[in-house]
Amino acid sequence: MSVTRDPFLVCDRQSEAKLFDVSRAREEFPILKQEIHGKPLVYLDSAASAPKPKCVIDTISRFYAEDYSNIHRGVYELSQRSTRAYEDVRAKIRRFINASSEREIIFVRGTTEGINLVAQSYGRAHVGRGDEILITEMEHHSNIVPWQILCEESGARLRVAPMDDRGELELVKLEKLLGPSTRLVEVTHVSNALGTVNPVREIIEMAHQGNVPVLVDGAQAVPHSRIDVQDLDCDFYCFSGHKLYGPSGVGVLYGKEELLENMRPYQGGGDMISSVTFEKTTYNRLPYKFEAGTPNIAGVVGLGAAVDYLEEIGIETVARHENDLLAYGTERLSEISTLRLVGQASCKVGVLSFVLDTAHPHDIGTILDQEGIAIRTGHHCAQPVMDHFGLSATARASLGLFNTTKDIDSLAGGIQKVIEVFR
Ligand code: C6P
Repeated sequence: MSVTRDPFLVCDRQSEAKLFDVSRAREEFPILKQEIHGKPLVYLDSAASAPKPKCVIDTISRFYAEDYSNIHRGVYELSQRSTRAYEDVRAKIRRFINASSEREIIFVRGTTEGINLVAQSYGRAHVGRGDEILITEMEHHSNIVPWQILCEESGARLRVAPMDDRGELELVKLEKLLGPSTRLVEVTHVSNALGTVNPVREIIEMAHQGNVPVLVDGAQAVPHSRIDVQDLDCDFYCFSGHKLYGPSGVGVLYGKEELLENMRPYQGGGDMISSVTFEKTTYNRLPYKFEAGTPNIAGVVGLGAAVDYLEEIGIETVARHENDLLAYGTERLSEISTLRLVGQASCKVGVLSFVLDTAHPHDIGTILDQEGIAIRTGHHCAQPVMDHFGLSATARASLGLFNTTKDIDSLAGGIQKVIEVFR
């Protein structure tokens, strides 16, 4: 199958971008207004976790101060208010990713928990000895290890679709790995280590030809692009609140209703039941069947504020701003002769992963920190990606909506300092 469409929805929607005032946007992020080691903070690690705008911080604080109580349990006013606030966010998330029903939106701790939920619930029921699970070489450990555990438990085999040296998936090889034994496909929408945007719609089409469901890890896609789960036709889609300018410890698992309906609960506890006796328990309806115990109530409310914030700016506007910055950053870093960019896919989001001839990534990170520049160094929880490039680590600068060309200039200047130190 050939890729005929731009793999990232946002690239089709650039015309919907509005004017964007980045200096005004920066004002919203209190954490950016500080000096680190006597230098203004340059935050280039949003792929790890994004800073929080004031509206998110204020919403959480106000919620705790005025409305907080447990949800779905009390008839009193505070519990009703908290329940409403929590469920309003479910409705908001449904609209945000265009799911067809709120029953398809499960609140989880984050992408990792969403994937584990599917592996343990759907996977255990549908994957057995001799079956195959297909992932890609580009996955984060969160989309590898849960499937390895399932394979160990079930006797299934993990197959891995390769990528090329630009960091793009080899679709022809991926298609050949799909076969009569394939029970599930898992693919990251965007690689956290390389920034590659994968053609997930085409991969889903391929898998669906054999009636194989597909889980998309959207952790790095949702902050940068308009996601439409119905348009993608994915069976499961997961993302984390903390990369989306929301709180940590909260995320979303989307699943098609007919799949979720037939899945066993992932965890047992309060709220996920409709009745319990020692003889028999019946489970609650969707989505509550998958939300055992008191959830991260304030986290969900904060996530709602983050979605409002992003929608107000316009995700298309964010995407255009970050694409422009990525182009600028790629150009600036390419001017440094001893620097090698790792991951040069034709469709990327704001990740600049790189190595230097003379300095280890950890030394790069340490020296940049002295300049007030925060980047991530290491294997980025994607060791197979590092193995592909024969590396143990890279330095990774990743972009958020508040970054500027000045941040990129600071990064380039900081790298020059690293080069001088290790000359
Ligand atoms: N990547 C990074 O620095 P959690 O931790 O559950 O919120 O997200 C896990 C995860 C899953 N998939 C992808 C593609 C990811 O990038 C991440 C998190 C961070 O790249 C922290 S390791």
